[in-house]
Amino acid sequence: MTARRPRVLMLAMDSNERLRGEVPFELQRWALTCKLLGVNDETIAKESEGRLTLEQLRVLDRSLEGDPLHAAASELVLLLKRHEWLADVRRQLELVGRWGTRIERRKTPPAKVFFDEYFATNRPVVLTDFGKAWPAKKKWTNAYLRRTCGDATVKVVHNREKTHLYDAKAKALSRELRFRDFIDWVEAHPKSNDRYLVGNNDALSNPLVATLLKDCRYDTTYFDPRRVEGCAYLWFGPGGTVTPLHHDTVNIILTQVRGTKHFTLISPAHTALLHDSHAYYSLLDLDGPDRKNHPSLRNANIVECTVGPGESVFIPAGWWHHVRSESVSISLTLTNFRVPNAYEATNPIATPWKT
Ligand SMILES: O=C(O)CCC(=O)C(=O)O
Repeated sequence: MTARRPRVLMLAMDSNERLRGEVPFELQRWALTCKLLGVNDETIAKESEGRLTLEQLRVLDRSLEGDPLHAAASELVLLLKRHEWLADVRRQLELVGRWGTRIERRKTPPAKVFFDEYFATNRPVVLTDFGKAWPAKKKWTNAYLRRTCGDATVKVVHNREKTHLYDAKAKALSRELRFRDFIDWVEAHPKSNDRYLVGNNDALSNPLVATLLKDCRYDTTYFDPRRVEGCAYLWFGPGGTVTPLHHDTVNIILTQVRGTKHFTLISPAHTALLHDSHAYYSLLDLDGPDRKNHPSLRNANIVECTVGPGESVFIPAGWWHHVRSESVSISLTLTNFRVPNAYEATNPIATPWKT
């Protein structure tokens, strides 16, 4: 249940069937959602921790008889359950394949193989040599970054340790500073989740920072070099930064330039994660007890990988991912694939991405 200020709503009922006392709007909404999803009254009463009695739930039931809104909601729940069934079939089929419980690691295949076998099938993969020949791997020392773009003004997310929604609220928490000052801060704080220059900070929109792209020799049979602007994202921060569990609405290749990052990926077939979410974010904490105990994760097919300098991970659209840097880390993500990569138009919560 959310902690929003409860509005109080009395249901229209016969006077002899009035709920005893007023049941707050939020509590009614929660109980009705549970009922629509098939949870029985005993469980609802128990989960409500004494705030709803079985008798009140029965009164609620009677008030719904003949209610057109309830009939419409029931139809939508049926539709939702059909989609969940399809997702569950997909989840079971994913386990049948060769890479069911692992992320394949392989050398970069020709683009046609990549698009046929991974992009088109929505399957993650680690490409162990995608960035092997990038000059950036050797060149992007702190000294080089200070020299080439230290004077650029960049935005960096601050105070991430103060709220668990630090990534969802990245814009509001971002502050402008000179790139060289951020590099100094990272040197002084090699382990921290408090500040992170994230992809959405759009550092590459600064022409000085964008000069770094010449050090990234990405494969132009995968990516269209004419559409790099707005489709390339830089990530720079200390060891210990965490990007919490979320999904994107585009396909992404993240190439590790410095340091290592650990990825935990969960198939989009686990729509149950959406039941506990904030926009693109699942509120499940994969670093905490949720990993073991949360019902949404009980049957989840969770796959993991660690990538180091020169390696890339393909994160297919819709896949949930949680990312932790294991040391001071720089990564570049690209979304300007040679094939269409735009799915946000039909996503109910999407904000536009450039692809
Ligand atoms: O590297 C990170 O911290 C997060 C990358 C990510 O989640 C993304 O590109 O969607």
